[in-house]
Amino acid sequence: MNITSGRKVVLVGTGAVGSSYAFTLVNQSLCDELVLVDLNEEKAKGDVMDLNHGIVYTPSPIKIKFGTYEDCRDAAIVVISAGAAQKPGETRLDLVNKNVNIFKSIVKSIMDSGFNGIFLVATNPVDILAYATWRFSGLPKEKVIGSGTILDSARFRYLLGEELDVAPTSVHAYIIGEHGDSAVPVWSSANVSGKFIENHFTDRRKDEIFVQVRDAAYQIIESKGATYYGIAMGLARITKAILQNEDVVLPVGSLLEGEYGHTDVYIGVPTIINRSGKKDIVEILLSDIEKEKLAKSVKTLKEIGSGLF
Ligand code: 6V0
Repeated sequence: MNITSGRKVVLVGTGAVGSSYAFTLVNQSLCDELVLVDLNEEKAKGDVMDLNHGIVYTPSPIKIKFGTYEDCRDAAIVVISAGAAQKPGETRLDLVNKNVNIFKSIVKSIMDSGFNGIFLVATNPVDILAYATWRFSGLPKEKVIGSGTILDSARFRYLLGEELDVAPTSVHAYIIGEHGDSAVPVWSSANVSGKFIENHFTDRRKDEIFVQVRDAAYQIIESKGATYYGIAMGLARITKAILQNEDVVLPVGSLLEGEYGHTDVYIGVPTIINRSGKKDIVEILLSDIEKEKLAKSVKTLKEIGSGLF
């Protein structure tokens, strides 16, 4: 496996998600060089100026510049958060045709630069677009990562932490499946320092918590038009895992090739992330109900993807 060197990140799409991600990267000094690309050049240039006025306060030096797809040639990671966003009342899946077409041309331009690093995809519907990126790029599956259920799992852990009055970092729990309405909460293995917590909740309370996780995006979009800070921090976490070769397990969008009994679908599952991208998928034990729900989630995504590729 070719391991990318350097700590250069190119961000394609500096809208609400992209610029929040850029701000997070810069604040945490996670890369040495950050290049912003957007169809709206003025917006990207404005972000570059604004971010550069903060670098005097970053933990370590970082070069930030406006760029083009040519800049992807020697990038370690290209993050894509470009495309149309969810409008109030619109599901992530409604966006599919619009964004698959946008991705066809973006991924081609990136590959034409000679890029051989790792793709990190955030645009929705993210599972379909991670699959599209893998197919359009021709890169090995290890080098194409979707943000998957990184945000859903963070929302789940946050809510469980609030319920149990314990730090969310001490809550070990995953949402797997589609980043969207068919996401699956894995209650059977959710735990705090090894102590299972499923029996702490009634079935009704479990449903209520899951609905809060599932509908969080709709609620935030209703209140302020878009969701971006949570996903930006999740993307930064994945970026750190790659650039610092962490071998850490994160719930990201991975291509299933027999894992969990499914094939040919990108979907959120716990995955070991390091400098080469995805090292391995971790198959956690699921209850029969969870397996059924995951199968439904896979079916949903396959139905949406059918005819697109
Ligand atoms: P936004 O604020 O509209 O930004 C999109 C940006 O993409 C704009 O700056 C556009 O100019 C740019 N753009 C559009 N077409 C192109 C193109 N062809 N080439 C280059 N740039 C282009 O949207 P926002 O930032 O709010 O959302 C971006 C995407 O992230 C959407 O698809 C959201 O649905 C998705 N999200 C994904 C999440 C996840 O968990 N994966 C979470 C929240 C949002």
